[in-house]
This record gives sequence, structure tokens and C-alpha cells, in this order.
Amino acid sequence: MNTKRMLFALTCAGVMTPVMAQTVNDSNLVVSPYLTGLSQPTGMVFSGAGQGFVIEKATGLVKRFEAGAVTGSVLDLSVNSGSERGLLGIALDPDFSTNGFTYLYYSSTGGSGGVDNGAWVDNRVARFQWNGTSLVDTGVFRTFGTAADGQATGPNHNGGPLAFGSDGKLYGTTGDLNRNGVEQNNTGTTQSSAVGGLYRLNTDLSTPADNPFTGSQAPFHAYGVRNSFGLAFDPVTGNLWDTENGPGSFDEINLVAKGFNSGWNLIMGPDSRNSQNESDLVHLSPSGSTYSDPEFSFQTPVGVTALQFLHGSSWGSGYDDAVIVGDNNTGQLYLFRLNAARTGFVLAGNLADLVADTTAERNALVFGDNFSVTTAMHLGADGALYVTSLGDGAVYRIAPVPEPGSIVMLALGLGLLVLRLRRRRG
Ligand SMILES: [Ca+2]
Ligand SMILES: [Ca+2]
Ligand SMILES: [Ca+2]
Ligand SMILES: [Ca+2]
Repeated sequence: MNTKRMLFALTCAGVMTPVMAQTVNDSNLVVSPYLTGLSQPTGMVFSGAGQGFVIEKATGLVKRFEAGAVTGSVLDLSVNSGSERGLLGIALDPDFSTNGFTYLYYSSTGGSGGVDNGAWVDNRVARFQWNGTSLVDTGVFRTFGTAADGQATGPNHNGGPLAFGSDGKLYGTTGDLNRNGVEQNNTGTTQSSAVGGLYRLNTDLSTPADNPFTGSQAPFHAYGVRNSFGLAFDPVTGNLWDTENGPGSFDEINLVAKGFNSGWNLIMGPDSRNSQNESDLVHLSPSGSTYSDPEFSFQTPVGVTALQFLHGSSWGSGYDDAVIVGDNNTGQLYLFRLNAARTGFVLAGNLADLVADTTAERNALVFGDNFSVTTAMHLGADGALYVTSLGDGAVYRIAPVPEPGSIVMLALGLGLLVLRLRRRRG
């Protein structure tokens, strides 16, 4: 089942559906449009207060925004956007303010000049450099699946999001491209699919010496991942989390340890829910790998996408233990509460088994609605949550409602000032 592909097809065909007002289940918060008029945005980053970059899936454009408005394009990549391919991820170097390095993950045609939809050549993460007016290709890139390696080419399960860890390394996701090698826990082969996991790279896109695996798996931090549209670091623990997309059953949210094997394509969802076992999996050398169950699963997939931690947000300390998750299929946002160690979620009743088995169980987690296809979520320097919606061609901002009290105090202050000025004159 590939609902995302269906939605992309509908979007491309120009089928219009009325945009419903975005809502969240907290009357102290308000949702407002921040950027609009975008074509299938798949990600955004802030490079400073109120400014940054937003990327588009099918045009391969990186657009600049300042003060809540798009100011123009700063790069035009030549992408193949068939199915889930396209320009899919962006991250800024931790030292962006001095080196301008900007990382993009996209489905390349190998062409230049911005012309799109030539034949797919590879999925690549590439390093560009911001010179104040445009993003310049540095020629540094790394591929995850190529047409030349003779294996399946997707076109779905390309992964996408990028993020930097507190270790200064670049992390990203690749889907399995419908391949079936050792990274997909195929015990009957020694062939590497070169895809299907979370990779970890140095800023020059070389392989860090302390990655858990060697050989063709050396770039990988984790594997056994069917596809992923979500990756985020907990700002408190530094732990890496992802979301993973199941086939006809079991979308997942995972805490991703170094050397994690998520189980695909033998185990999806909790190990207890299927006939295959951990002992059936491929354990990569030299340090082995660690299987663990997802921290949460949706028995019926929602097409889970971006996730974000709300610790330190402007929503208040009541959200410091919260994680928000988006999806493709329902347009809803889901809210989870972390345990004290921030290693799992606090769930009760029918959710205590860490699986939403029914729509009613899932609905107990719903926090927002009408966000269409959420592809990215970021906290701004202002503490607001910015939600990128591919389906609406927009970025939404979720922030506290301005307090009426603050307006009254401002009016009182101005009144007193006027009185003082009058007295001085008198
Ligand atoms: Ca283009
Ligand atoms: Ca898993
Ligand atoms: Ca099992
Ligand atoms: Ca359940």
C-alpha cells in the first residue's frame, strides 16, 4: 500500500480539496500560516531569526525565506520526482554561520541546469555552500542506491530527512528502494542493497571511524528500515529517534541506538505480534547489532512522517516531556508524553501495549487536525513549532495565543506615559 504515492499523484493532477482550518487541542495555542504558495514542500530549516530555506519535492528548488515570506529561489536541482522521489531533505552545518555548508538529500538525474524528470541516476546527499545569495555545489556528495548497481530502483522508499546530532555528525534516512539484501535481513544473500537504514557521516560526507559497521555497511548507524520520513534528536538526552513506515500493517516510532536493527523485512511492529523472531535476523559485523521493539506502533499505518521534541518550546514547561508526530494519511498530529528517563512513552489503558490497534485508540493521541501531509517539524528560535505541509504547500506556525492581559498592561503603560508627558508640559 502506498498512500503517499497516491496523494502525490492527486496533488500533481491538480485535484483540489478545500483547505480546512488547522486546529490543535489546546486553546492556549494558535495555528497561523507562516509560508504559503509553495509546491510540495518537503523540509525547511532556519539559518537565523525569521530566515532560512525551504525545499520543494518536484521542482528541486531551494527557496529562501525572510521575515515570514519567500524571497526567491537560491538553487534549482535537476531531480526525478517519480513516486516518492525528489528533493527530500535539508540540514545546515553546525558551523553554518561561518562555513555556509548546507546538506541536501535528493533523487538525482545527474543533470544540471535545474531541468527535472530525466532518468533516475541515484539518491544522494550532497554538500552545498551558501554565499549570501545562492547555494553553490561543492562537488562533495555520497550516494545511497544507484541505477548503475543493477538492483531495484524503487521508485518508492527513498527516505529523506536529515539532521545533525550533538556529536557533530550528519544523520539521514534511506528507504529500502524495494531491494532485498542483507540490510533488509535477508539471510539468503551476502549482497548489500546499499540502502534501508539510517546513515551517519562526517561533514565532508566521509565515514566516521566510530560507526558500528564496516565494509559496505560502514556508513550505516542503523538498518532493517523499510522507509522513514522522520528523524529527530531529543534535546535533553541527545538520543536519536525515527519514524518508520510499515506495509499493510505497523508504522513505528523508534528510539535508535547505535547499531540498531529495526527488523524489516522479517519483523515490523512488536516482535510478539508476528511469527518471525529476533534470531531470524541478519546481525551485521563486527560489533553485531541490536534489535529492539518500537517505542510505539500504529497497527493500521497512518503513513507516519516527521517527529519533533517540544522541550524548551514557547508552549510552556507543560510540554517539556512531549513529542509531536505527523502523518500522510489523515492530516492529524499526534502527541506523546515521554517517561522520566525519556526512553519511551507513558501510555495507559488499551495503549499500554504500545500499539494503537483501533481508530479509537489512535484518536486518543490526536492533538491537531487538517495539516494534510506533514513532511517536517522544527522549533524556531522563538520557540514556536513550524509544521511543513506538503499537501497544503505551506508552513504553519503553532505558538501561544497572545495573552489579553499583556495587551491591557501595554494600554495602561501607554496611558501612564501620556499622563506624565502632559504633567511635564503643564
Ligand atoms: Ca529543478
Ligand atoms: Ca522495527
Ligand atoms: Ca516474533
Ligand atoms: Ca493497543
